Amino acid sequence: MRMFLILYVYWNGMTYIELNYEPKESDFLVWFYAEPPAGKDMRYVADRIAEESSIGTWTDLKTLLPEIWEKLRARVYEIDEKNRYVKIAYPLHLFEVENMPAILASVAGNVFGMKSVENLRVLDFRFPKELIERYEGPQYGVDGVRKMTGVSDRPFLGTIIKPKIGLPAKMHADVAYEAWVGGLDIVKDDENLASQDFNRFEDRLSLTLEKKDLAEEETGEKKIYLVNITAPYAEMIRRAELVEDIGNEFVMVDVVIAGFSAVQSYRQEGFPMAIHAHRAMHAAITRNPRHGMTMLSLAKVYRLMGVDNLHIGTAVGKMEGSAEEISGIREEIQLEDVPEKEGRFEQKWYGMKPVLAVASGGLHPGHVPAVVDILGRDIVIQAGGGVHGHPDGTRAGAKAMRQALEATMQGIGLEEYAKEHTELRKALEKFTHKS
Ligand code: RUB
Ligand code: CA
Repeated sequence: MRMFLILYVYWNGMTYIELNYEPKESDFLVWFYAEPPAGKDMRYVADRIAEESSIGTWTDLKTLLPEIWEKLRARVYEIDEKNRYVKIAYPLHLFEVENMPAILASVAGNVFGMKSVENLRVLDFRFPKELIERYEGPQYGVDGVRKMTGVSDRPFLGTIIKPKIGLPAKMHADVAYEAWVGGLDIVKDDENLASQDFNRFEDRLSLTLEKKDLAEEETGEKKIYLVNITAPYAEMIRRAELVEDIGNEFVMVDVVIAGFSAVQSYRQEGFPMAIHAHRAMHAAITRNPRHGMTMLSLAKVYRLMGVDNLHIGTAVGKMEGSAEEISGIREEIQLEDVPEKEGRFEQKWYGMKPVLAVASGGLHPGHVPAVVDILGRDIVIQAGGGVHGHPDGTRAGAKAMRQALEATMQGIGLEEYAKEHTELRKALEKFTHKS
């Protein structure tokens, strides 16, 4: 009977649509938003996506044997005409499970460029247990970074050295020192600071770490330096080795720009340093609400591959993204069992560690209460301009950030707290009252 059915489908026009199919626990699921081209309907577009992203192409094939069709085809198991949603189940056997670049080449590859789809967006992936178990996940995650720093009960505070590019290595280190001594936990290179002539990687690393030691001695607090190792892969590894040799606890990688292969490989190298993931360029993929991939779906890939910190947006600063969207991403990278919502699958993480969420982009002390309210405590609040743009400079800017966090943790309004705290008052005068 089964063979008869297979042959029937095989010889009578193949469709990947099986609306009575119940996805298996082991299936890899993708929730797409899809727009059909003029004159075509949702069934047409759903079929084309399932076809191209699994085993098919634009025409039927004499080489597509019945057993391939039976074992490996994708199945469209839900079509929502009104919302233009298409849900597709892929048998895990279709993929080389531990090869994330190749999985993305199937489910998030050619499909975006087909003429048979007007617009297409990956809203979410649902990873099965058998896949999650094959990935490293974060080495440290939220608890590991808390243990490393001794910061147990509050959000972390950080800054990006500004100007983003331009300071010589020695000045970079001096500015880092001011930020740490002023009260910040974390100092970060900017995403495009690499090893320019005026600021060589080796010089910056050693000079900044000397200042880190000094700041730790003076404050009695553990400090963190996120040094950017993003480069062509061999050079990235050489820089990681320097970081390991000198004993720094963290590296920073521009994960979208470095690429999925580089990030997955880097994590597998087994370096002891935690990974801070900057997401520069993500918006080329994530920003158009009708095309590309959501930040949520990318964030899940990065949790799997094993970053410890990930930029997810702020909801209140200079970068786009609503509070609802960004707190949804925060849940996705931190919860063990993420509940289903519109555009989001239920996802169990099977013990994979949670990632520290980084809120960064246009933030200043005046934003701290709102960011904590939206994202909770397992976050890094980073401000570049909001620290180094303080009227009295970096150290005062760092103090103002720490004061804003103290006030927030104590449930005191910032204006109230500012009456007794000059640095916060001046920051609010500059950044809040004028905007
Ligand atoms: C922020 C900054 C980061 C952005 C990136 O500087 O340099 O690169 O956070 O955005 P500033 P996102 O605090 O001066 O705005 O975190 O959204 O990826
Ligand atoms: Ca930046």
